[in-house]
Amino acid sequence: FLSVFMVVALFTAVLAGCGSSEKASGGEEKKSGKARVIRAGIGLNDKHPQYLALLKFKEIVEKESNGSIKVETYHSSQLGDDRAMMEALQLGTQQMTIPSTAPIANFVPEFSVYDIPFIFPSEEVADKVLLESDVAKELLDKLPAQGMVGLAYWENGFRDLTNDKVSVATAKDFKNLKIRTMENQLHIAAFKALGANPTPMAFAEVFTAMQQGTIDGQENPIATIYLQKYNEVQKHLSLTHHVYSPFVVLLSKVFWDESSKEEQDIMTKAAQEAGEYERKLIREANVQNLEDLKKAGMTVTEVTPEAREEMKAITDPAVEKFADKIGKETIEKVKKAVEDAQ
Ligand code: TF8
Repeated sequence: FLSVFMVVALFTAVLAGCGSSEKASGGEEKKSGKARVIRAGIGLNDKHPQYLALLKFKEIVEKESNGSIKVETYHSSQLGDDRAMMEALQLGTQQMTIPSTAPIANFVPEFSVYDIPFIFPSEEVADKVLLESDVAKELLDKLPAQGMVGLAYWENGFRDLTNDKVSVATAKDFKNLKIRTMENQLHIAAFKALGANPTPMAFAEVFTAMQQGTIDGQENPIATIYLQKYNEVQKHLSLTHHVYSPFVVLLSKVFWDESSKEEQDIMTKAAQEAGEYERKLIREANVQNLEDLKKAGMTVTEVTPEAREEMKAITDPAVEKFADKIGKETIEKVKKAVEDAQ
C-alpha cells in the first residue's frame, strides 16, 4: 500500500509541477507552449552586484515576455571562464554572459580602448561616455560580426591592486611583482612596462594561485576583492584605480536572431534597467567593502594623483603599440567623449 501511495504522491507532484510551469510560461500571445531559455553564466559569485542585477534582468524579462523567455542563472564560472562562455555564445550553446571588456577584446580588438590605463578620470565621466556617446554604441555594434550582441554596459569599477609582498604606492613598487592579469595583451604589456611580471589567468583560478603563492597578487575592483575573500590570502591593497574595464551584457546572436522584435526590445530594456540597479549596488559595495577590507586587516595604501601620473607616463608608450589594433580613430573618439563629459 505504501509504495502505491508513494507512486500516487509522486505522480501528483509531477502533475502539479507541470501545472505551475504551464502557468509560468502561459502568456496569451505565445505561439508555442514552451518558453525559450536563456542560460546566463557569469564568473563572479552570487553575492556580487553583477549577479543580483542578473536576477533583476531575469525578473524583468520573464515578466515582460509573459513567460515566453525564461532565464536560468549560473555564477562562479559554473558554465566556464569568460573566454569559454563567449565561445559558447558564438556557438549558440549558451545564451548570455557578462564579461569585462578586457577578455572581449580577444574577439573585438577595439574594446581594448577601455583597457587603456587611466583613460576614465571618474565614474561620472565613464557613465556619460558609456551610456551616451556614439563611440560606445559603435563598439557594441561590432559584436554581431563575432556572433554576439551587446545589450548594455554595466560597471565593474576601477581596478585596484592587491599583493602579498609590499605596499605599492608608486610605480617603482611594481618591480618584479608576479601579478595575475586578465587575458588581455594590453594589460600584460602595461604591467610589463611597470616592471611587474604579469601572468594572465582565468578568474576562477586566482584565489588558489595566490594561496599557493604561484602569483604575488592580482587587480580587481574593491567589491570583487572583498566578495572573493582575497583578503584571506593577500595583505596589501593599493588604491591604484589604474583601469576601468566595464562589463558588457552579451547575448548569443543565435538566440537574438530567433527572438521577435518585441522580445529583443524587452531584453535590451531589461539590460539597461538592471544596469542602473547594478551601478547603484556596485558603487555602494565599493565604498562599504573598502571598510570591510580594512576591518579584515588589509593594509590599504592610498595612491596620489602624482603617482598615478607617473604610472600613466610609464605605461603610455606600451599602450601606444596597440593603437593600430584598437584603431586610432576609436581611441580619439573615446578621448574626445571623455573630454566632452568633463
Ligand atoms: C577578472 C574580471 C572579472 C570578470 C568576471 C569573471 O578579473 O574583473 O571580474 O570579468 O566575469 O577576470
